[in-house]
Order: sequence, then C-alpha cells, then structure tokens
Amino acid sequence: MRKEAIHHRPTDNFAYAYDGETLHLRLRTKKGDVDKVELLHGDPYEWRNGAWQFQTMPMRKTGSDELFDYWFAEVKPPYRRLRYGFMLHSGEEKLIYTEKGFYVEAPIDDTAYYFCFPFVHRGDLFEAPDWVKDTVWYQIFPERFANGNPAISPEGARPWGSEDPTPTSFFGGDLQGIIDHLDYLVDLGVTGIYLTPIFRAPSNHKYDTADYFEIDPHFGDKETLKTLVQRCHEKGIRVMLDAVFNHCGYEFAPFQDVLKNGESSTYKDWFHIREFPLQTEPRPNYDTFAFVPQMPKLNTAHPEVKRYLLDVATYWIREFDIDGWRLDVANEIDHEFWREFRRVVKAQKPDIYILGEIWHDAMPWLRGDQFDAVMNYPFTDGALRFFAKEEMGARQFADRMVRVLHSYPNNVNEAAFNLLGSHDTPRILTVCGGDVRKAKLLFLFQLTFTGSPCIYYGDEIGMTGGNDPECRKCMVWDPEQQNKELRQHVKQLIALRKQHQALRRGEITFLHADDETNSLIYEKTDGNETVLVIINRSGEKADIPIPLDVRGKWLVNLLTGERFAAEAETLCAVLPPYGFVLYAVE
Ligand code: ARE
Repeated sequence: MRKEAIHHRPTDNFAYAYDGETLHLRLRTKKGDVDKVELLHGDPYEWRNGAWQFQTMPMRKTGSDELFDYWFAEVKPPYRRLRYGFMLHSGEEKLIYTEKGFYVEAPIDDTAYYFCFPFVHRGDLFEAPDWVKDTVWYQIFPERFANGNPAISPEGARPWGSEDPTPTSFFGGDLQGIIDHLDYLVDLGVTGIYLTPIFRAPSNHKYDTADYFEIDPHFGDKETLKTLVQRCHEKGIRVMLDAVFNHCGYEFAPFQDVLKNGESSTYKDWFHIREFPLQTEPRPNYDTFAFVPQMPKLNTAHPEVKRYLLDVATYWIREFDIDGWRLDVANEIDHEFWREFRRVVKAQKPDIYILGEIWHDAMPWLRGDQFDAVMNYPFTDGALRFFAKEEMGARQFADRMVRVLHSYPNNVNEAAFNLLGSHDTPRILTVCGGDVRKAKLLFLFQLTFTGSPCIYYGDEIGMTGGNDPECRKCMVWDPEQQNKELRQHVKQLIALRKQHQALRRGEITFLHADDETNSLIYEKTDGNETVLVIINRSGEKADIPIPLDVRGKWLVNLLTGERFAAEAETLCAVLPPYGFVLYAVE
C-alpha cells in the first residue's frame, strides 16, 4: 500500500460532527490502491482485562478524484467521544493506520495510538439554516433589473437597454422595479433573492458605500425596502442583502473626516493609513480594496469600527427582517470580526444565512463559528470548464467535482451557494459561445446538485455579455427578446428540484464518466428515492450504457412522465448531441 498517500486528520473535512450525535470520518488513499477499509473505533474509557474494547465497521468509498480514493463512515458514539483508527486491506496486505503511524496489528494497550475526537459539543457544530437547502436563489443587480420609479432615476440615466453598460453608466433600475416583477420570479420558482448593495453610494454597483444606514435614493427609500421584503415574504421568497465591510466608499463620512483633518481626525484609526497626508497617486498611501482609491479599507479590528458595522448588520435585520447577509471580500477581513458578527446577527435572527464571498478554499471560515456558506466558485469553475468551454473531459470533470465535495464536510456542502455566474463573471451563454444546449446542461447540473443554487438575473432568458461591466446589461423584459425555451427548461428543473428531495438534498455519486464520448451519469439518492441524471456533452449522438442494475425496477422519465419497466440486462440511454435525461428509479 502507498502509505505516503494515506491521509487523515481529526478535523475539518476529514472528521466533523454532522449533528449533535453523529460523527463523520473520511480517509484518503491512493486511487485504486486499497480494496477495503474498516473503521476501528470505540469509547476511550471502555476497557476489559487491560485491553481497549473497540469495534469495527466498514467504510464506504464515496468517490475518487485524479489521485485519490475517499472513504467514509458515520458513527454515533454513545458517549459522544471517540478514539479511532483505520484498517486497510489491499489484496493480502493489511495495515492499521493511527495517529502514531502504521501497525500490522491494532494496538490495544493504549488509546493514545489512535485518532481522537474528544467530545461532540452542540455549540461547536456547523449549523447552517435548514431552509437554504431547499432554496433557489436569484441574484439581482438592482441598477439593471427593472426601473419601477423613473422619478428617482439618476440624472442622465440612459433609456432602459438602449446601449451596453460602461463602468459608470446608469439606467435607473430600482427596488420598485423588483417589487413589480416578483410574480415573474414566483413563476420561475425562485424562493430567495440576493441583491448586490443597495445602500447610498455614488457608483452604479454601490460597492463604495457612503452611508450604511440609508438606501440609495436612486433605488428607493426605507419604505420601499420594507414593502419589498414584506411582499417577498408573502410569496415565500427570502431576501439577502450585500454587506460591504472590508472597505467603505470615498464619501463615507469618517473617511472624509480623515481627509479633512488628517492626523488629528478622531477617525484616523478607522482605516489603515500608511502616512499623512493622504494621497491617491501613484498608488493610495492607505490600504484599499485592490488598489482602488475610492474604496479605503476599514480597520475591522478597531472597537468603534466593529461596533459601527455590527450595528449596521443588526439594524437591517431588526427593522427590515432580511434573511441573509452576503459578505463582500469576506476573506480580507479578520476572523475575529466574523466570529463576533455571527454571534450578534444569529442572536438577532437565529436562522439568518451568512454567506461569505470567498473564491478559494474557505475551510477556515466554515467551521461553525463564522459563515454558513461561501460562494462556491470552485463548483462554478469546474462546471464551466466542462460544459461551456469544453476544456475538460467527463472523467476530469467528475474527478474535479468529487474533489470539491470532499474538500468540505457534508453539512457544509448541503448549504453551499452554487452559482454559475455573477456580476463579477462573464454570462454563461457567452462562455458557452452562444450554444443554448450547453447552457441548458449547465443549469441541469446546477439544479440537480446538492446545495443552494443561485441564478444570475437574465441568465435564464439567455442574456449575454463578457466580463464586468458587460455582464450587467439591463434585464430584457420584452418576451419576444427572451429565450423562452431556456426559461422553460430552468423553470421545469426548479419544479423537479422542489418535487424530489433526492435532487435537493441527496448524495451524489458519479456512476459513469467517459472521456471518449464525454458522457456522464450520476445518481442522486436520499435513501428514499434515487434519480439518475444522464448527460451527453458532445456534438455526436451517444449510446450511454447505464452501469446500474435496474432490472425489475421502473424508470420514470422525469421530463416527459414516461414510465417503463427495465427488463433487459443492459440498458442504454440514447441521447442526441448535448442531450440529457433524468430517470427516477422506482
Ligand atoms: C472595477 C472595474 C474592473 C476592475 C476593478 C479593479 O470595473 O474592471 O478590474 O475595478 O480595479 C466592485 C464593482 C466592480 C469594480 C470594483 C472596484 O462591482 O465593478 O471593478 O468594485 O471598483 C476578487 C476579490 C473579490 C471581488 C472580486 C471583484 O477577492 O472579493 O475580486 N468581488 C467583490 C464584489 C465586486 C466588487 C468588489 C468585491 C469590491 O463581488 O463586485 O467590485 O467591493 C480570482 C481571484 C479572486 C478574485 C476573482 C475575480 O479568482 O482569486 O480573489 O476576486 O478572481 O477577480
């Protein structure tokens, strides 16, 4: 056995409490190297005649990536504490893997050899709100969704959709526009909206906050927001706002005070100022978001700044009953700030969703004491490379997704914010080179994956555009200009997701991933029902063998309702180019 590939640590994605009594343990081994793994486990204080009393249970292989296999076991230790090791089998070879290293026989004279999960404490659990697992989000960039109140549009706002956006142009989208179109969202099946910033700020994107306690006057006022949240709640839609706490805008009053009073400003420690007087050229001599002088970085370790921002966070929950905070540039703010943030907002509203904007591995923020989820860009990247850009074969894609899933605990995956694109990325149809069939496959994958999917406004009707600002065009409302077929596809998948718990919450297993035909089969199962998703990501017609014994079962085509009994020994799905099918196995 390749010992150097065998890995476990009693923490994070390898060992975690799934709930108040269940532990999940994972082991990594070299791909194809190990035939069987057993978990060897027991209570540390269970002894008889000088020997530690342990039990064994088989571990299940939950997937493989390019290099490794992953093994999984679930234990409910009666006294909530555990010592454990792994018994690995490869042909005739047997090996015991413990915290102290490898043994031929399991040591029984001391539990100190073993890995230790000391105690399952409720307070240490990662617990995301349950509702997000059933939510389908819709991201709105308010300046570009709909103009519901032309009287408050910025001066010089261009007529709706009359031209492509520039970094500084305005079109007059506002909160009333969102209220006016809630039925459109209900019809699509959306149950959550995420709005990029709405507080007073000079730019069209409003990431340069001037006042955290005011709605931008071009978007509406506090009454409009109240109405929006109320109407949403009446229609079963949750509302998430964007908190830009890493930096403020140039016009933020405390920063203006520092500009005016320099070193004698009472706000000078609210920022990270390198030297006085402040200057913006050639580069700002104070810390900023990227090198953008209009976005001075806030000193979130300063007690007054902390108090101020936490007041902001609770104010919009208390007064407006919002359901989530999306946290901008979350990874550039200190962990201690986020721990306090979680305590404070959860005290205000225990089931609020805290979503960090982090593009990279975010395990340190997902240990239960900070965020409920992060924007799952590793998911986005894999999906786009396979379905849209065709830079990856089916095998590599399955491997990539297995790696994404095994880099976090299951309870983290169940609440992950799975997006295909956002206001920071090119639109999916553009990435697909305009091929609607590929965009359909992307939505299919997203809406059958575990987690909380989010649709970027307009992607469902086939809007196009490259990077920011092109991806922020005005929403197209003329039905003649909308891709109805794509919208119908998204609507149907959302409805199926709602009907089938296995699609929302089930475990995913890749059953087939073939590079030659670029076909893919995965199964979603929640123990009660199983759904097969079969995909042909190629320009050729494909005969895809179903590698599952379904004889004697019924297969129900979820898209057409057609049922047939599977009788033959081998079963093939015959799919057109870029075709797909979903079967419930009954
Ligand atoms: C403007 C211009 C851009 C230009 C940028 C930088 O439009 O063309 O590249 O300035 O000078 C907001 C506006 C943007 C604006 C920006 C600055 O929406 O239009 O861009 O302010 O004025 C990283 C961060 C991540 C951040 C992205 C953009 O980690 O937090 O960059 N995303 C948030 C918001 C943005 C917002 C801001 C932050 C600032 O979602 O909309 O921008 O408040 C890799 C890296 C990531 C990187 C990612 C994207 O994967 O690993 O770390 O994210 O690429 O670049």
